[in-house]
Amino acid sequence: MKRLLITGAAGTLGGFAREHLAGFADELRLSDVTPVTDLAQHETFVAADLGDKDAVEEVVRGCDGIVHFGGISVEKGFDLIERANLRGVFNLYEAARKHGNPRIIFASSNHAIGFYPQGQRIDADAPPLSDGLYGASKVYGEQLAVLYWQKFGVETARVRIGSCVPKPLNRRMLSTWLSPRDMFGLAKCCFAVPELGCPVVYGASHSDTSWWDNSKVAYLGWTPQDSAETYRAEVEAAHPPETVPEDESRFQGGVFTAYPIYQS
Ligand code: NAI
Ligand code: 15L
Repeated sequence: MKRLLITGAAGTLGGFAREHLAGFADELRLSDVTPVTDLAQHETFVAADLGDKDAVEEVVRGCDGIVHFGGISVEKGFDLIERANLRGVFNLYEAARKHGNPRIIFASSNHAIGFYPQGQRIDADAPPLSDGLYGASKVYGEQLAVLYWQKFGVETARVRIGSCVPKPLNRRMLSTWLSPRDMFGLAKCCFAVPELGCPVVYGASHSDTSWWDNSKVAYLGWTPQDSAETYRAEVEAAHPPETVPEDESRFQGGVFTAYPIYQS
């Protein structure tokens, strides 16, 4: 790949992407509203607010692939979510179809299905069950991806990311954890497969207590290399069951299911 765009490059997963995707494309084009200044030789930075249609078009022009991490990444008020996750995703897909249909990794979230009970196994065909405005915005993004695939042939991996952090931090994350290495192993498989289509993929490393079934995307050839089991004893000892709040242990989305609708 010549030029790969990473939106949200100043954020947590953007930082992991810069590390794990170095060398995957001749150029990593980084974009965010927050400047990234410590650029390596193979990196360029173009500032863009996802809510600004012209700026997004400029960023997407000339890219062969997109990892879309930009946007509001937690529960917030509607106006913020609307600009980045609704209008912003629309701007991204409009720019993609005008500029050669680059393949897209769309960072959806487990909060698109957050109201499924913990312990219930679901697969790609499970209807969305968002746990807040943030989760609902991810459902919208997933649907926009399908629309642009059907109408214009833009291919997207709709990755319902669990919890992408260096290691699981609580009992829930023993089921939702996605190692950064597995996140980008998955992204590479999605770019390499001859025909991607527009699948829903659950972004999680191995876990003996996984809630998510990726059997429908076996054709991607992705096998997680990391396992939450490595950390189970440590996490369970640090978080005895009686100390875990009920909100965290009831639904797949954990505490997000208990948040109010924020007004700003
Ligand atoms: P983050 O909040 O650290 O990074 C998001 C980046 O998007 C920030 O650098 C921010 O400046 C940028 N951004 C926000 N609004 C923008 C706008 N209007 N225009 C341009 N840029 C804007 O989030 P993180 O953790 O890196 O997540 C990346 C993506 O993955 C997000 O879309 C998030 O929803 C998704 N995700 C992340 C998970 C995780 O475990 N980290 C789990 C599930 C989904
Ligand atoms: C997400 O969607 C968030 O972006 C991230 O910050 C975590 O809260 C993650 O889900 C999670 O559910 O652990």
